[in-house]
Amino acid sequence: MGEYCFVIGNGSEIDGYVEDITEKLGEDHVDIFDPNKEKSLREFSREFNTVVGLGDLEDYEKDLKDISGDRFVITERKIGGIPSLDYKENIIDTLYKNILNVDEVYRANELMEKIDDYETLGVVIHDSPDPDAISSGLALQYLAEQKDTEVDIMYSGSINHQENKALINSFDLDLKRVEVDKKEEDGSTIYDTVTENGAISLDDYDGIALLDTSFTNTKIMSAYPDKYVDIVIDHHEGWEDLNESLVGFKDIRTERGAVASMMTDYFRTLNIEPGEVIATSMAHGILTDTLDFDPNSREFSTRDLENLAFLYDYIDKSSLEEIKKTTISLQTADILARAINNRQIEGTNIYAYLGKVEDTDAIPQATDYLKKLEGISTSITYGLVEDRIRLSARNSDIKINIGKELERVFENGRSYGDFNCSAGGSSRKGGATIPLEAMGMIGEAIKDGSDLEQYESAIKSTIETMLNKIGAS
Ligand SMILES: [Mn+2]
Repeated sequence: MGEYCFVIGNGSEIDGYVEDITEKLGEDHVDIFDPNKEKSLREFSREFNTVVGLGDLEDYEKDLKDISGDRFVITERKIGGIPSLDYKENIIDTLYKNILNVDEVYRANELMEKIDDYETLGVVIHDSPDPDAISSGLALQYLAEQKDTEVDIMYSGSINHQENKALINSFDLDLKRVEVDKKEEDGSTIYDTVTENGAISLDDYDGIALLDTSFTNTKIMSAYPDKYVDIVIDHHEGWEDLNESLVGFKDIRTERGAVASMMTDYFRTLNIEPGEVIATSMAHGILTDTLDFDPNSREFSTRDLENLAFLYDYIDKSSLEEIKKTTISLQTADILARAINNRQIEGTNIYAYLGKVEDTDAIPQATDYLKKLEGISTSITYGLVEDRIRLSARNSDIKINIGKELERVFENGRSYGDFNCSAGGSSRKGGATIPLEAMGMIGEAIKDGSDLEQYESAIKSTIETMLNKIGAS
């Protein structure tokens, strides 16, 4: 978290909302400029990395201009795409997102500056590494290459799982397996760290990084009890009692599903394209650590889903399929990516059009995935299956019976002509099938043999009009 200074001008539409944002950012990180107390905004803002200006800032124009040379300045004016100034929640969210983006840029730059300091970097991942650990190592290695820093990836234990072996073999990855030998000599314990090619010492590297592991999850670090670690990127618990003086750069986010996803953040923020191998293995890492985004798995966030969708553009689908012969099919992953990319959020509702879908099982799966996003209580996705729209809904808003709502909106909404539309379900789950014939002009055109693709946006807006009626009786 960065440090934020708020300056409130006259007539801010968001004046008074500062408390809400402050709460989200953490009170310790936020200060509000008081023109009656402080000399100038310029002086006051020195110790903050981000200045957030709200309302009419005419009086501060000159100061803000000076500040913006070396720090981030966010003002209401700079925030595009606020859906409507009537919605306090939207404004706060938009501001908050902008502020978080700033944090991300700082963090990414800090990491790259750090890497730039070293000619060699030893990267330690957890014992018996899994796809998340391995791919995160690869990702850091790739980022380090941009700074001509040489990286060795090291692990202890063994790589057993078929999937992990396949990952290493199919990409010809070079990881160093390190064994820790412990012996007693003259009353003290001596550790040796060795590879199959002989002794190796972390002390020989200019910098050390720990990825996807805390100190206790790697045997290697037990040989270096008080070693300073230059970079830590992890999502495990166990950092609470960290001795801060032993760690340099630190990015620990326990709410994230996979370190591979945190690494994807860096690629996105720094605008570095991941190569095919990196992207494929990171996608694999994200899917494995979240058990394909199973709600019963560890915690994960919206950003993890978005990152998978981002990686999907770069991956080699056939090799991912080969490595990952588990439950999620590639078609499902593709549909999931579409759901994430096409999502539209209206308050606590989320909708996504999935385009043409062959595997109809993928539609409810996509609905389930979207339903998991933060702040969402009703999720609806729909796709084009042959000559009809198949729609699936999930709901946890107790004010709405989604089955009944779908029935009301679609079955009784025959304003598009005479058609056989079926819809229904329970309060939590629902579905609908809408023949394209039901859609008036679109139906006519399609019956005439026109290409479906060109009607997609019309289909989408028709369905959206219907969806907007949900909950509004
Ligand atoms: Mn992990």
